[in-house]
Amino acid sequence: MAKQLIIMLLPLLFLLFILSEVVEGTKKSYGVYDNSNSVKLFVFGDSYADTGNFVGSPSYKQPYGITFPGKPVGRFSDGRVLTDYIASFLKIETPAPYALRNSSTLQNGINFAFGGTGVFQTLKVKDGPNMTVQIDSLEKLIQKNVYTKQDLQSSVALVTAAGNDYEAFIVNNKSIIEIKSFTTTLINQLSINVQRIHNLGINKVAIALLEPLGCLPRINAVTFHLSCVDLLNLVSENHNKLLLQTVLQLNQQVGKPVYVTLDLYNAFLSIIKTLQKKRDENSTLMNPLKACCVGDGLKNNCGSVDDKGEKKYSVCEKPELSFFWDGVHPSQNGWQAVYTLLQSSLGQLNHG
Ligand SMILES: *[C@@H]1O[C@H](CO)[C@@H](O)[C@H](O)[C@H]1NC(C)=O
Ligand SMILES: *[C@@H]1O[C@H](CO)[C@@H](O)[C@H](O)[C@H]1NC(C)=O
Ligand SMILES: *[C@@H]1O[C@H](CO)[C@@H](O)[C@H](O)[C@H]1NC(C)=O
Ligand SMILES: CC(=O)N[C@H]1CO[C@H](CO)[C@@H](O)[C@@H]1O
Repeated sequence: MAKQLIIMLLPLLFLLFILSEVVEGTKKSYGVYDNSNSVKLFVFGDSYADTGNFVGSPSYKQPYGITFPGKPVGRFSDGRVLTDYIASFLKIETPAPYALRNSSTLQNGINFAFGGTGVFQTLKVKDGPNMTVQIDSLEKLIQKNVYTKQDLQSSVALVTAAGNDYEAFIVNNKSIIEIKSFTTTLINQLSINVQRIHNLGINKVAIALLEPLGCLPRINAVTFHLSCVDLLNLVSENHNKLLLQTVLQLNQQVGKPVYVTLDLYNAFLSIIKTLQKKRDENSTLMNPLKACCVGDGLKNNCGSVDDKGEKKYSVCEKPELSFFWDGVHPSQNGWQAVYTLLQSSLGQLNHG
């Protein structure tokens, strides 16, 4: 197994080596196009924002990507994810994933987000880059003059993280009692991270509030997908309350609205409620608390196959009517609906 992994990783490492060489030499080629005034998007976080950094993960396997672009390309959804919608709001193309970057794909910014990672090291991907390492990567590109001060000033950063940190905490500590003090530690580190992003020169930093953890299909399975688990939603609420206070203080400190929050919590809840209501009137509609893609193994993983390559999952008839794609991630339909509700917050990202 380990041997196989190394064989799989070797070409990848070689590719990364080549790509990093390419980036070293980009200052010149970067000057070729003249759009240094156009906005760029830099993305940090986890699978809610990853558009292809986690090569070899389920997001690169069937049936991920069936709605858009029609094949698996590294998004943890059937189609577009939060990053795609924020980019479209900024009227730019989705920035390239850091792992796949080359000199011709730098003009829209870069996506450093990596599925399974967190603010701290998480369990899922022990060696996936946490948010600190993701910010280090941008810092290195700036040191190499890939991005100029002017580029960064007109740029926007998107930050999504913490869900995996809570999962790691709960699995590791097997206790929900100490979670309040963990939230404080987590927000402190997140605060350091977003200030670092601003100090690198980015003047607009959009920070996603934590989604209602208790509504994720993997969690609400304990209610047979009938309701969200309130206890875990309280964890999200407490996290968001502290994060909102922190953001308020940070904006006061810098004296301008650099930090903007995106309220995934209320967006998720509101959409789920609306869909539940519609379903009361039309029972053929999908339960928004259920995943569209469901695995039948013990781990219940969307995209899993058996030893013979036979698929061990099923996909709902109409992904375009679902809210959740798998046990954790919204479908494209879900993200689109969330995006609609985030419009007023996103307006604050326009550089005034
Ligand atoms: C750069 O990456 C893009 C998108 O992945 C690809 O379409 C293009 O061919 C690449 N260009 C070079 C020079 O490798
Ligand atoms: C992030 O990962 C690096 C490298 O594994 C590690 O040294 C660092 O302590 C981690 N940072 C946090 C905040 O967990
Ligand atoms: C109920 O929803 C289905 C979609 O699943 C739709 O095709 C059908 O027209 C709806 N029925 C009514 C009465 O609205
Ligand atoms: C993995 C994880 O989050 N472990 C935490 C368990 O609780 C202690 C005490 O609060 C933390 O220091 C650990 O980080």
